[in-house]
Amino acid sequence: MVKYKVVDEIGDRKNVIMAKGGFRTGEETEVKERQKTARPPLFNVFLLNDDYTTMEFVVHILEKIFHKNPVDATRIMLHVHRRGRGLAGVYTRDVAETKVAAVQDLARENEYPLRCEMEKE
Ligand code: TYC
Repeated sequence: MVKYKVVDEIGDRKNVIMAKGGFRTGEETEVKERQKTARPPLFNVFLLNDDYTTMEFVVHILEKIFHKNPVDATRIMLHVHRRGRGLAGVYTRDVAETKVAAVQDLARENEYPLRCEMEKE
């Protein structure tokens, strides 16, 4: 039987060590195998404000690329418009890179200067 023991916890993500043979406190217990779950680094993807991209286009980007509902997409767009930058999503490196490229491609195709950047959390 394999037992899992939580050794640390950040938000809803848990790190576990796995001990084959179970946990015991006595000296006779030997842990044969130990494994820590890998937690890939996460990246924040931000949209940046500019004076030329339409609000409608930014909402469209947030719905189609970042899978936001219309209410959240509008809220995020307005935050970017007022504050200069806003979080569109949090992803692993490869997914974040794909999102940034998708925004840049769609913006270029539509001749908008919309910028998108990623930052390690
Ligand atoms: N500031 C733009 C306007 O007034 C709207 C806008 C919002 C542009 C968010 C980019 O990421 C952006 N048309």
